[in-house]
Amino acid sequence: MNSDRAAARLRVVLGHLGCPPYEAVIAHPTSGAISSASFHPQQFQYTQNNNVLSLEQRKFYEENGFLVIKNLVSDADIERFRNEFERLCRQEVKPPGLLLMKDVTIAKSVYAPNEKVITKAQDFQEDEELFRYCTLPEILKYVECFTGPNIMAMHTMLINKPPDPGKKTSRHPLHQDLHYFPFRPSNSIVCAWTAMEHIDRNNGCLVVLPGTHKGTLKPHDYPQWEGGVNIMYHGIQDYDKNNARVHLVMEKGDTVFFHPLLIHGSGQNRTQGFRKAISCHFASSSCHYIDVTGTSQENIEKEVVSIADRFYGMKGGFSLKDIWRFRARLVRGQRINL
Ligand SMILES: O=C(O)CCC(=O)C(=O)O
Repeated sequence: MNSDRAAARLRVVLGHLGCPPYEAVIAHPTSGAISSASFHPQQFQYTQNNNVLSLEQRKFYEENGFLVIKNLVSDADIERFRNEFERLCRQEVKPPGLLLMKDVTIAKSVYAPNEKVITKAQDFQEDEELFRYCTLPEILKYVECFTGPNIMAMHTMLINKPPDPGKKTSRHPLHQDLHYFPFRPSNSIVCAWTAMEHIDRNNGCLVVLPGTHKGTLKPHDYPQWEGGVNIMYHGIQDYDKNNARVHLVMEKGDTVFFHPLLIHGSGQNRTQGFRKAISCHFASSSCHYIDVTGTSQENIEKEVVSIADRFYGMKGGFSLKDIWRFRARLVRGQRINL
């Protein structure tokens, strides 16, 4: 995209977002449930007809690949997630499958486990308290707009972005989440990401490249960063540098839903606090697994399989889709394929 088109797109996005960015889109999160007679459903390919989103919200997601809903998750729930995360970090509970990750700069050091050394708790599907996030009716109500009625929770994370140790390792490179997923179609997958506190550019908010969900999956690899890169933080080497960027400033409880092809990442955390967000990738249970052999996703398959070997002693002989089958949980409707 040339820079004029990028600027025009940015104007449209910011026009929707208002000032400060994003607020107008989300000002009436549940308003304007529209009757199906008032628009032509066939013009939409990224959202479903279910009368939850307003016409404006639908058009915004179709065009940009993300949608922020203000104040969706309650303070009380966020407090519970925060407490449970701290218990997990102190290893007071050890749910099967949970992966606790450290920043690359301290990954090899030995520290007493606590919430100041863990940068991410991943795969918490067996932790009843954190997994409540993936079953909250207010979250699933919106998820259904993208996946339809049969919903699987596929990938769970609580991200605890640490104060940057001075090496910019707290950044998350620009990427498309579909790179990690051996299931399709991409339009039936959506991420819900909820801010657990005020998040802006100081503590490393999400940055999205609007409209990139309309493109294809690009090759990903580790970026050549001087200070090192966190494990599995693959990035896109080749993307349109002129594409508009939007930094999502969010308040506690605000939730962004985004498409798995949307190019996004997050900046470094320049504060002394730990920036927390909780997220889940959901997919329609009618999605199907694909074999990623011979595709650009082969590199992540090899890496994930070797991690599973090391952490869970799975002893090879399984593929990326076996690991996903093991993680996937039905949260609404019927389990079909996944
Ligand atoms: O929360 C963040 O900083 C970025 C998370 C993200 O993009 C991811 O884990 O795919």
